[in-house]
Amino acid sequence: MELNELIEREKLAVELAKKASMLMKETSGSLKTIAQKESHADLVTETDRNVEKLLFDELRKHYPSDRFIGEEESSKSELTDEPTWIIDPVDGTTNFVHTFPFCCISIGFAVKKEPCIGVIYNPFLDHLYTAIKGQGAKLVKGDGGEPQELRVRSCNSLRESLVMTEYGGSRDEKKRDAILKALQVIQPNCHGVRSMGSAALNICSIASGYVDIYYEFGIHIWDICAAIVVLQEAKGYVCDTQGGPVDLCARRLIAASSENLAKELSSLLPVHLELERD
Ligand code: LIP
Repeated sequence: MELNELIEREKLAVELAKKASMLMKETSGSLKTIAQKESHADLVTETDRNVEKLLFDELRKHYPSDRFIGEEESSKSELTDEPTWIIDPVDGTTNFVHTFPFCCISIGFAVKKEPCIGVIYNPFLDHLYTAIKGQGAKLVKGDGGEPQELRVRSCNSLRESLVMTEYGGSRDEKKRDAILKALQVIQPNCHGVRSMGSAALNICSIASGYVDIYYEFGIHIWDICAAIVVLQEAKGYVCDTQGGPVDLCARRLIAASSENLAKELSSLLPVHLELERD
């Protein structure tokens, strides 16, 4: 796909993210329906669904031949080589339900299964992350703020790193045991472990240079697609938890400021959960 076509799509995605974010701001703290999915801790609200509908409807008007994958769709489309929008309407839904301001709209776009546009907007902190493959990654803070070029910070070893991970919304015993086993190995070997509830914003925190590495078992393609572009354009690195190439549909990944750091963490992970693919 030509660069000008990507630039045009990214511009529309930014406009729509801002428009849809009004739905989040209007309903924050006064949600009418909070439904459960996989467990009592895996939540979805009417705002998730309304944001996704607004984004899909508007994007389809401009790009009717593009494909769409969204978290709240009842029947998920398969990822193919075709140009595909991959959207999490509210990443960090639990945070949104609790009015904890670490949640975002995440709009990714992939061609031939390669993420190439990322637009991530946290309306509560007014932070807009954007990236197009090969064109760099930017953060704009506040309306009319100056765009900041994003770059990861260097980190020599896991022992000197700040690590992000998540416990997720599943309450499946096997998954919980794997997560806690991994934590028992990682926690003693780093500066600290944080869990903020949004995969997309965790990965953007690495691109912003204040977190060094993130890993998770259980994420979905819509949680990570947009943020992978932001991180790669900020000179960061992503891979599978076993160290091979990242697989968007494998439900697991390591995102880091460098390949060395990612491989060091990968070599320490005691388990590699095989989850149902997206
Ligand atoms: C969330 C992810 C997070 C994961 C949560 C949840 P959602 O996405 O961003 O990494 O740990 O369980 O899946 O569901 O809020 O869009």
